[in-house]
Amino acid sequence: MTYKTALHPIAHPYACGVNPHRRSQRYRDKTSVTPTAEASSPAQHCARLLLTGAGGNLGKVLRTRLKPYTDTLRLSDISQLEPAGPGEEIVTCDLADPQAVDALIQGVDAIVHMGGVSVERPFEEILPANIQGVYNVYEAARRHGVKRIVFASSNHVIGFYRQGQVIDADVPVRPDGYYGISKAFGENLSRFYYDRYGIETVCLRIGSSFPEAKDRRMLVTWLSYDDLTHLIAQALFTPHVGHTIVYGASANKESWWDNSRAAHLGFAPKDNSEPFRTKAEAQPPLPADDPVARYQGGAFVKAGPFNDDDIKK
Ligand code: NAI
Ligand code: 15L
Repeated sequence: MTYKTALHPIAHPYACGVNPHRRSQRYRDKTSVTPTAEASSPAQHCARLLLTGAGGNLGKVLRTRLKPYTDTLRLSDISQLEPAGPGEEIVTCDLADPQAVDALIQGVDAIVHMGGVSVERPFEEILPANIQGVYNVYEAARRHGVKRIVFASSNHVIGFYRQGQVIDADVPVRPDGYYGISKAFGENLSRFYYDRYGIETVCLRIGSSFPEAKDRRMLVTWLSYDDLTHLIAQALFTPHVGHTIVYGASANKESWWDNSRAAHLGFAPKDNSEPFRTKAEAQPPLPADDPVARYQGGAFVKAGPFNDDDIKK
């Protein structure tokens, strides 16, 4: 797959998108500029990796799971994190603060950007963390020469597609709220930073990444932690990703998402939600006309409006 753009006729030929000036010689042998259909097997390692949102549900899981892929894992959140262990750095940072984000990103080779508001909330809460915040991350990445970012997008970018409809990553977005809109903003922003500055991004439209699939919808959208970790590793280290959008779901029996546009990532999920089916299906089904059962975004499509009382005051 090629990514021809006016300013970047060929995608950057470095695994991990790592600035070659900071990389050791052993990573500099990927000089081929002919992208392959399948991911080759580059060394899955970089010198310093930043994980934002490290205090969150997925951040805590990834803190241990991403360590083997890097010499130094820089962990950041707005909240207090457990003290640094060997090979870890802790930076407390509000993503909405441009100076703090600039300092946060100095010296890192790649970023796994998980930080931000992760559920539907009033626009005023989404704006600083998810919109100003993702802009701050990309601007700092540009200034500091970071060349690969993995962006935690969400299925809520396409939440207003009907359940059962199979869509790929090229369909128009249909966000199901301000949260989904903020993730669509991040996807568009990252596209711009690739076209204009050559910063490669893989946007992960994560389904539902939890220990278990908790309801009927999650039987379809569930992403195990092992498959999430594998997906992030592929997103970080596959050469020539350009700007790629991929859906993050395990190999569940039913799927609404076609990942053929992202086949070059070599994402091959191994788990599935069948072990949770009996428990999930023991719950009474929702009426068929309930939007929660009708749309891919589930309960998010019914959240809000939020601010009517404030406006009336
Ligand atoms: P979470 O809410 O548990 O973690 C998000 C972290 O971001 C929190 O630790 C929070 O303190 C931090 N954060 C919030 N505002 C911040 C700010 N202004 N500055 C710095 N840090 C801030 O969410 P979770 O489940 O761990 O998800 C991680 C990422 O993956 C999120 O971006 C979420 O939108 C995305 N995602 C998660 C899914 C899932 O199933 N868990 C599904 C789809 C997307
Ligand atoms: C998300 O984007 C949320 O971050 C997560 O908490 C879940 O609600 C997930 O989507 C989902 O759709 O199940």
